[in-house]
Formats: sequence, C-alpha cells, structure tokens
Amino acid sequence: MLAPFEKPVNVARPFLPSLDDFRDGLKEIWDNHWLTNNGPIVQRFGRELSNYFETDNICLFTNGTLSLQIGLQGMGIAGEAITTPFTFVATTHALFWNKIRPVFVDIEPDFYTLDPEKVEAAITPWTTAIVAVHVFGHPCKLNVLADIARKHNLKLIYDAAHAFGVRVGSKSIAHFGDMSMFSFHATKLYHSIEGGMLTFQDSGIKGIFDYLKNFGFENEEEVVMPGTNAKMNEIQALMGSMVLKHLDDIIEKRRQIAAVYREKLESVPGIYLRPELPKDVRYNYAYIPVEVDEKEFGMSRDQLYKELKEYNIYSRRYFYPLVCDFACYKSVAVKDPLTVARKVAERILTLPIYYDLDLDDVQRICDIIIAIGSKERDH
Ligand code: T4K
Repeated sequence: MLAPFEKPVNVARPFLPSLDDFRDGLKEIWDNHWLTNNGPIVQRFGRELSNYFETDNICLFTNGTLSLQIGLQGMGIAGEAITTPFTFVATTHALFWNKIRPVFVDIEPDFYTLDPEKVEAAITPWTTAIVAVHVFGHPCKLNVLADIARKHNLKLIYDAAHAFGVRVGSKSIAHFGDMSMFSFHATKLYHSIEGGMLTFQDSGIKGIFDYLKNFGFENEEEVVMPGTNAKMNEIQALMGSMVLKHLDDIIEKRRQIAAVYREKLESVPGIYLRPELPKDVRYNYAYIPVEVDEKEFGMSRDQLYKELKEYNIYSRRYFYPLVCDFACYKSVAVKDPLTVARKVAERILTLPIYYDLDLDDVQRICDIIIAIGSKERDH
C-alpha cells in the first residue's frame, strides 16, 4: 500500500507573495494611514486590472458574491433568470437577494456549462436574463448564448468566478456578455484574500455600481440610492496587486500539474477527464474535475472521496449537491429534468491543484487513485 501524505493535501491552497514583499507593501499602507473607502492602493489596483483586462469598465468589490448581487441589482434584472444548478451556491444566492426567480436548466456533458437549447426552451415572458457560469473556467457556449440573448432581448450575465486569466480568441473572457463577475477568493488561482470584480459593456452603469457598493453616497449630504457596503480594502488590493505580478507563472505551473493528471489518469478505467478545450481557448487550469464511473472504476465517487482522505488527500465534490437540491431552494419549481447535471453531480470529483503542489506529489496522488481502483476491481 502506498503511504499517505504526511501533511494534508487540500483541493486548493492560496498562492502567497514573499513575506518580505508583502511587508514592504504594508509599509505603504502604514505610511498612508488609509485602509479602505477607495484608497490609493485600491485605485492603483483598479488601473492594473483595467490594463490586464483591456477595459476601463471594471468595478472592484469586497468579494465575488456581493459583486454579482450588486451587478444584478444595478442592471435592473427582475422576474426570472435562467441559470445553472451546477455551480457554487453563491450564484443562486445573488439572484435570491434580488428577488429574481432562478429557472434551473441543464448543462452540457463535456464542459458542464449551460446547455443553450435548454436555455431557449425555458424562456417565458418573465425572463429578463441568462445567468451562466464559466464553471471550472470552461467558457460557456458564448456565441450561441449571445444569439439567444439578442433574439429574446435578455441580458447575458456571466459568473466568471473561476475564469480569471481565460482568453477566447484574441479577447479576455471578460469581454463577452453584458456583464461578468470574477471572484478573487483565496481558494482561486488568482486572489486578493477576498475580493471580486465586475466587468461590463455599458460604461454608463459604472456610476451605479460605485453608488451601490458605498451606501449610495453622492457626497456627505446626499444619498441617491439605498446601497450597501461592499468596498474592497487596501490590504486586499495590495495582495491582489502582488499576486497579479505572478499570474503567468501561476498559470504555467497549473498547466504542468494538469498535464501530469491527464497523462496519468487518462487511461484509468472509470476515471473520465473532460475533453480538450477548443483550440482558441487559453485556459487557466482553475480546477481538475474528473468523473468517476462506479462500475468501471470499482467504487463510487463518494467512496473514492472518502478513501482519498485516508491518504491525507482532500479532494472536493464541486458541485454536489446541485443548488436546486439545497434545502433553501427545494421550493423552487424545476421543470427541466436536469438529466446531465444530476449525473455529473453524482460522479464529479475535483482533485488538488495549487501553485506549490509538487509534480512528484501529483504523480503520487494519481498512483494512489490508480491503486485504490485496481484494489477494488481485483477484489
Ligand atoms: N460563483 C462561483 C461559481 C463560485 O465558485 C464562487 C466561489 C462564487 C460565485 C462566490 O465568490 P466569493 O464570494 O467566494 O468571492 C470555496 C470558496 O470559499 C469559494 O470562493 C468558491 N467559490 C468555492 C468553489 O470554494 P469552500 O466552502 O469549498 O471553501 P473551503 O474553506 O472549504 O476551502 C477549500 C480548500 O481550500 C480547503 O481544502 C482548504 C483550502 N484553503 C482555504 C482557504 C480559505 C486554504 O488552503 N487556505 C485558505 O485560506 O468554498
């Protein structure tokens, strides 16, 4: 039997800049005596991200969830939005907080993004938006969804929480749809401890987002709308700015990790990796999702998930259960049978990937998975 890892190997682990660099950065904050409320580092970070994303139409927030929540509010989305149940629960929560009814439809089996045919079939007179997720950083069916949105006069909103750094053709993924939300949470390949960002096509809407994240203040005497508090602070911006400098390195290391997983697991009976992405996609290697076929592998996904813990490997079942199966959304009527999403949610397992995961350790994780499977099949 292969030996368990001495230290836990988690599904994610944040990239950290050197402590010396961060300390130097903190000195600037100490000198400024300015911690939040659109401080100089947040403003500088905003300019860096504008350069990176090649657009001035960005707005920074304290986290991804509030970014999406405020984005939907600022765009005036109401009634129903067609969305995916195969996502982190925050996508749906952002709808809920805006009193928008989620209409869950199925995903497609290769990349787990919304199935456009199902989207079109679910449109009603109350539909105002499609809220699609580039789940695991896999781009949605961008052109088809754009055509549907245009044809039916719907807003097309992307939860791009997983998609930092993804490009399609010559453009950043941020340039598709009416608005996209990026999460900068610590568990993401790119992070600012916590943090979030909206990118959008209509420059006129930026002012609304700025009001909404800062209590609706116009000035000391005027509040123009009932906003909330969703501002990014200076320490978040400092971290975000420092991690951004290492982004190419981070993505390259993740590419190498993903390549080892593919090479080692591709031919394992009952373990399915997603197909290669289309050639025009520059991927960010955000997650390593695999599907486990119980019969072929010799044990269920849940058994493998448990067994890996015995080896100190903490994979995650992103995204199981489906959002519509959580108690708080059970009362939402779901017309679509969600055939693909249900099957995927039962089989999906996301494996560890992070910057300082050694390639030898990736080999070892794969060897452990292979050994667990063959032990069961030979039983
Ligand atoms: N939309 C989508 C599609 C999303 O996936 C998310 C967030 C959002 C919207 C909302 O964005 P934010 O509001 O979060 O910006 C994690 C993250 O907390 C969450 O951001 C993320 N999606 C989701 C997919 O994963 P948990 O509950 O699984 O996190 P947790 O604490 O179990 O951490 C995962 C692993 O990371 C653990 O094994 C330990 C490790 N870890 C975690 C933290 C926080 C570290 O090594 N260091 C750390 O600092 O949700």
